[in-house]
Amino acid sequence: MQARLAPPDTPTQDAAVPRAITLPSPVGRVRSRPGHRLRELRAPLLIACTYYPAARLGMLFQFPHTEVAPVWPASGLAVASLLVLGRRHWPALAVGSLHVPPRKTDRLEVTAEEEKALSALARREFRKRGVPAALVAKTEGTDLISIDLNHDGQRDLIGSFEAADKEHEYRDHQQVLDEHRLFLIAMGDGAGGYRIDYVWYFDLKAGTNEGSTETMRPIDTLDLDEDGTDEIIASTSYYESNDYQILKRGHNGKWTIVYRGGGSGC
Ligand SMILES: [Ca+2]
Ligand SMILES: [Ca+2]
Repeated sequence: MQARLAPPDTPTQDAAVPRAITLPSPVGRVRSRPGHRLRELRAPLLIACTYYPAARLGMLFQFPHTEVAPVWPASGLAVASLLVLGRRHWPALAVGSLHVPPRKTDRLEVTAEEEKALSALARREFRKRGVPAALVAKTEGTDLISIDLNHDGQRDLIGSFEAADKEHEYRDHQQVLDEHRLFLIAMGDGAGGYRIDYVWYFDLKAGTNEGSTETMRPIDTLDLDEDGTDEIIASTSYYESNDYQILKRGHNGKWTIVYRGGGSGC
């Protein structure tokens, strides 16, 4: 029996079954429209190119020696552009802000000379308070900060110090509570030296001190009230609790704690 091939134009599909429809490829209809692309880029370019001069304009209004400006047009521009042109344009704001110079901080890494000078002041304070010479020799500084607190062109120093006998903390199974701590603020005296401006001292053996604070460490400084002198934010701890303090230098040169709180404990 010989097989017969159907003619090429003979349909092999049942006539009752709908035939598949071949759709034209959409790829072939895509046309490159440079004008349309430029219109899409117009809004983000406008935002990025206006944010930068707006931010620089705001920097002209900064108070001297501060990073505070009463007028910041860039903020209004950012909000308005997102509301009017759409939130999808936020990358344009990011690009525009990248070209604004970063805020300059006055805080610097403590140099070896500054650390040596502040440590010498700390040892002197320990000696004044009768700390044994053997412990004074073990003085260790932490969280040292170099900054011009009062913006007089002279670097000022802040730091915490401890003089403790860690090697013989326990003698005959008894804890030796001979531990002394300092928190110092030293102002540059204009002659290459420093004078102590504020002292907090803690004697663990005595167990009491002003405010019962057991440790005090500087965190950062900021001129919160914009009087030209930075306030100092310090972390403080007590028996099973901690909080934060803000120290302010008055016009008479005296430091006072103007805020205490924000901590936790038992
Ligand atoms: Ca200073
Ligand atoms: Ca201030």
